[in-house]
Amino acid sequence: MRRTLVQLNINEQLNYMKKILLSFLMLPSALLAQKNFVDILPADTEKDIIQKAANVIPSSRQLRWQQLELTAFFHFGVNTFTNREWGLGNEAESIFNPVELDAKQWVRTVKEAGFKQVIITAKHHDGFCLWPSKFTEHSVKNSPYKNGKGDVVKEVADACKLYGIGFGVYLSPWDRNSALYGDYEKYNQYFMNQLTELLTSYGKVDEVWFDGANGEGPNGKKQEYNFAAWYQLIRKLQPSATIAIMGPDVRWVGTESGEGRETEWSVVPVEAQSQEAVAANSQSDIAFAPKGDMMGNDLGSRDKIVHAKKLVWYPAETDVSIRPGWFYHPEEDSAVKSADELMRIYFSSVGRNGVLLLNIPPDKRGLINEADVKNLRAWKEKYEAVFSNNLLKGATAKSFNGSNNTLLNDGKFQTYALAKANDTTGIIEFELKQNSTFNVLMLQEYIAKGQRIEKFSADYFDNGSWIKFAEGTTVGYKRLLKFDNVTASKVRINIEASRLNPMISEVGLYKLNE
Ligand code: FUL
Ligand code: CA
Repeated sequence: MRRTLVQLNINEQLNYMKKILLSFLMLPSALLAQKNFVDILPADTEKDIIQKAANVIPSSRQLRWQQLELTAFFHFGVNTFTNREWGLGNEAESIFNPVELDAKQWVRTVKEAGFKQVIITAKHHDGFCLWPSKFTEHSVKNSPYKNGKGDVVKEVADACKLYGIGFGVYLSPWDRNSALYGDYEKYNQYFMNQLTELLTSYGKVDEVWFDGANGEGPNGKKQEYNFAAWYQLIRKLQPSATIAIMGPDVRWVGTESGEGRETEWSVVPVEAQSQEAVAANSQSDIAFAPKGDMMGNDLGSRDKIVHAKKLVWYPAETDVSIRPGWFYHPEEDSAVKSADELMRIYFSSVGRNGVLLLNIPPDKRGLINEADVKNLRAWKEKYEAVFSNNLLKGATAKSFNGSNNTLLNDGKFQTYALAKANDTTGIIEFELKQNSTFNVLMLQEYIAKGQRIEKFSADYFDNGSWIKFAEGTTVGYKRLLKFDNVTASKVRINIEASRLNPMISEVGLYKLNE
């Protein structure tokens, strides 16, 4: 029988009151609960859909990932020794012998260049495992490397821990070595066994990267992948890891040149597959296998989202190699991208609301080659020379409502200026300490609360009038624009269109010397 409140003892009564109070306090945020996907209903008007899109926010793992900005790929394996890009799967294990391998040198090199996370090709399409997997003979355990006692995945994971940067694994679904490939049940189980090894033996894993390449198995059958089961396993074993590319958290930008889109929305329409079970098991955010065209010029503008059934936060990763190939080839030592090329890539990836995944493939010795180290260092020097000097530092900043607001140029993403609730346009203004020359504009939206800005421009004040020097569409986590030198002491940013009232975390003006 249920007791009434008066029948409860004093402690029980207090607890009861506390619960009621708590549920009241929780109510507004529960009602407004923002998440990383939203369903579009048949009755939704265009206005409703735009509002819904603006209220989709990144999951915590997506937000962490976006703020990394710079991540590095290490393509390494039997291809490093055969000088190929795609191995056949029949390479003898005996060819793998990186006698000078030093994973600390790899991780130190990229960390010094500003990279915050690395991804190692634990298994590429050839099926050769850089860790001593129990489930195949095709691995380091049968190679001369450390007399079969080596584990490259462990060495990289340990180096990441030592240097305090993120660690991720690339596990190729396509496996040209496994005799099980093409057998739905058996191969998926094999793949899950390998995933389990990778996700339970090396501490925290921050990213799992699945490539889209999918060939034929020895029995002539094409392998179907059980993505739902894989995602579930990853969420269970490494809940904070982002699952990239053939995965629900991070989308391939669609090129391998380092070139992102000018208009890059992180909220895009995705036709979720019938994977309710996965969604239910992956905490509060949805999991789906990517489907549909992810390569168009514009994926998330108004005319793209108004016909969608579901919108998801699905941000872009821009992957590119520092060399022409993904694996190391000695003949490409003279074709390593220069500091200027890397800077252009930085602008067209991170500067277009993406995360850069730059591949730096270790050579046959097991070291990042001198040529790559040299160019990375030169890039980092150049980067520091530009971005360590925000000319807006110490400038007087006037927020949307005209009041002074130091949050716009305090160097912190977490602090931002917000326009009035119903304003979808707005102006912010800066008065520099002195007349300065600049040619780079940087804008950041506070994307923890969604992506909103659709169009902006920037003016400088000269001789009594405002003159436009830059304009763009989306901002997102970061937008960088390069233009001809401007010398001025007064600058304003015009938000010309936004899905909801704009929230700006940071503005920067810099001088890049070319
Ligand atoms: C591609 C693969 O086929 C390449 O070898 C490389 O791993 C690249 C990152 O993804 O699809
Ligand atoms: Ca700020």
